[in-house]
Amino acid sequence: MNYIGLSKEISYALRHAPWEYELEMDEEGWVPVEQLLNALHRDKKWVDICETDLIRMIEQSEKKRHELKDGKIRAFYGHSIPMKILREEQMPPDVLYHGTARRFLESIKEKGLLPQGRQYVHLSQDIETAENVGKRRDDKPCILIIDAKRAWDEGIKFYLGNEKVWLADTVPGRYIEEM
Ligand code: HQG
Repeated sequence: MNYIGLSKEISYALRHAPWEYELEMDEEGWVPVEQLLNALHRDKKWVDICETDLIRMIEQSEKKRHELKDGKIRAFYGHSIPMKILREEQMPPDVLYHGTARRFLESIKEKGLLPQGRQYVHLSQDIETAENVGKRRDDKPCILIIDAKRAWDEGIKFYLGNEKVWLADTVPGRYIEEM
């Protein structure tokens, strides 16, 4: 089974285009597993997919992207749909990281970190994760250090994605330093 391909398609459906799959998503991003399976079954590539495959896909993934609970599934982060996924604010660790391309630095210094195409800015719990995020866009990514404690103390909201990915609405430049 091509679990990587399946994970990509499910991420696309849950993060960016639930309507293409006729999914009824609740305000926290949950979708009934049965609805998702029915939609996938229309594609001959996924005609044999069952819930066990979703469990295996999640287990075998190198990143925690999807969560299954009580017959529902959702993406932990990454959404771009117009309906903003409801999240609970949470106190972040004192320091967070953000891996990005060198070519974005100037604009980030000027405007801070913005969510761009997604609903939230994505921050990393550790440097290694940030490096991997940055490498998607630059072979020598730069790592930004976010003073999350001071930002939180001064009213910036943070939300938990998975245990390695934190989210924020925006991060002003005064909390960002280059590593
Ligand atoms: C940049 C993947 C210019 C930002 C990853 C980033 C992550 C600015 C890009 C997750 C800017 C947005 C998210 C500003 C931010 N000026 N550029 N003011 N503010 N940017 O993909 O954080 O594998 O939306 O630095 O691993 O790269 O899909 O966000 O480079 O966890 O599960 O704008 O997606 O996870 O890019 O990645 P993205 P991201 P998956």
